[in-house]
Amino acid sequence: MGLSDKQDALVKQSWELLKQDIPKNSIRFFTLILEMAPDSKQMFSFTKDTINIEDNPPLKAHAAKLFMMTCEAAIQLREKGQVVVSNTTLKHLGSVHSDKGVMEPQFEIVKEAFLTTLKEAMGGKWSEEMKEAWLEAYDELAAAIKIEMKQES
Ligand code: HEM
Ligand code: ISQ
Repeated sequence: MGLSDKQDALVKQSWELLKQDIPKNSIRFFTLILEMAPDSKQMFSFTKDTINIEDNPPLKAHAAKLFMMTCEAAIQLREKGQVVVSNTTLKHLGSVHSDKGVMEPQFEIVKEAFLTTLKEAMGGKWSEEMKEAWLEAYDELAAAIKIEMKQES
């Protein structure tokens, strides 16, 4: 499948904007996940005992990693037509997520939260095509993690 020239440009352009304010976007992302799935608060080591998530360096670092991975997935989709995450990384992500008890439907919640975060960060630059490109990148990445999670359990 891969992404079109235009989608590729849109992803890169939106990533430039997103990374300019990782702390803010990370907190927004996480807040949305908690709004949609309050129970997930217990799953994340960095929020279990915190009431205020505004100043939470581990959360910001984790979210930045997730943003970056999804962006890389988009670039790979464009260049290779598939997402290639190194074997060790995928195994690691598979075991982290299955150990924490992450369930398949939660991937949909994280997807919604991710897209909403992007949409808000882009403001007037947000478009349907941009959404499609990120959606595809996220879905491919999530599919790879889910396969690894199944092999874990
Ligand atoms: C941890 C990425 C989906 C819950 C992580 C880590 C990464 C990551 C990079 C850090 C791993 C490490 O500690 O080395 C992703 C990506 C996802 C995804 C790319 C989708 C494509 C989800 C979903 C949930 C979830 C759907 C469920 C709500 C968690 C939890 C941790 C984690 C609980 C452990 C955090 C901690 O307490 O240290 N994820 N994740 N993730 N993720 Fe995800
Ligand atoms: C890890 N996995 C899924 C979602 C996340 C949100 C914020 C920080 C880390 C995450």
